[in-house]
Amino acid sequence: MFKMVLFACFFSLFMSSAALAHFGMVIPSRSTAISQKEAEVSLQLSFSHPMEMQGMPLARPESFSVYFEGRAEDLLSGLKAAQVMGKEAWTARYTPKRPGVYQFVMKPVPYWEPAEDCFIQHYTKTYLAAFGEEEGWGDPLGLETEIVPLTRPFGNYAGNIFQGRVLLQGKPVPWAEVEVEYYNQDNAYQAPDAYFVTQVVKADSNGVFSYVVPFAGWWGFAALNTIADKMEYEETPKDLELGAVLWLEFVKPVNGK
Ligand SMILES: [Cu+2]
Repeated sequence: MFKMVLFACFFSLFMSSAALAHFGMVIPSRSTAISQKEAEVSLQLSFSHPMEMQGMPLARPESFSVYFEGRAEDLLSGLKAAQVMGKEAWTARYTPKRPGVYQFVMKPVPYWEPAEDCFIQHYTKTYLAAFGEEEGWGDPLGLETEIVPLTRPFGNYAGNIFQGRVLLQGKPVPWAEVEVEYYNQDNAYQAPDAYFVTQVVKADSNGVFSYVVPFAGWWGFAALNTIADKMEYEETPKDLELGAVLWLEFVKPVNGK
């Protein structure tokens, strides 16, 4: 079974050599909550090809936490096994109690990817802003790698520009390559060809990148960097690619009268 999954991933790489981007995914049921009664969110954790809606198995993560006002709360024990895009995945529930910005972070176990001859580990982050307060959205969490937003990461319209800074071990990554993909729920869109599946931008000399979001929904930003540390696979040292992944919702404005 495991072999077949790997083969499927390899096969899709072969078929669409222009782009194969897997993304750690943490998708909450909403990105903002104004009233108490809508505040409880469900979260979906997966490892997927979001534009093509192809799942990959996500083993039980190493950690899953929510950060609020500088403190992390462990949510790992609340994870429930689920299926996302037909593959092993997880769900969680969380209810914010106080006004402010909640940051959810999943750290998966490293995933061995034979097609790339390396391990992949995507630190995956998303936000929930609650009860009208929005302070602190630009604070880094101090993760091994992360995208720190320069655009407020919630309450955005489709069509807005998003800017973020890529940090690896606390330092900006000049010229970092950032892959961008749409979570193509219900297969709402179709890429004209393989080049369009993953959008790609580069950061500037300060690790700052920009992307104009063309349509509404959830968008993932992934900055991938191979670190110096090696990991063993069948007694051979292999590269470990760290991903700083950020998922954000961009919304179509509601029509007025
Ligand atoms: Cu894959």
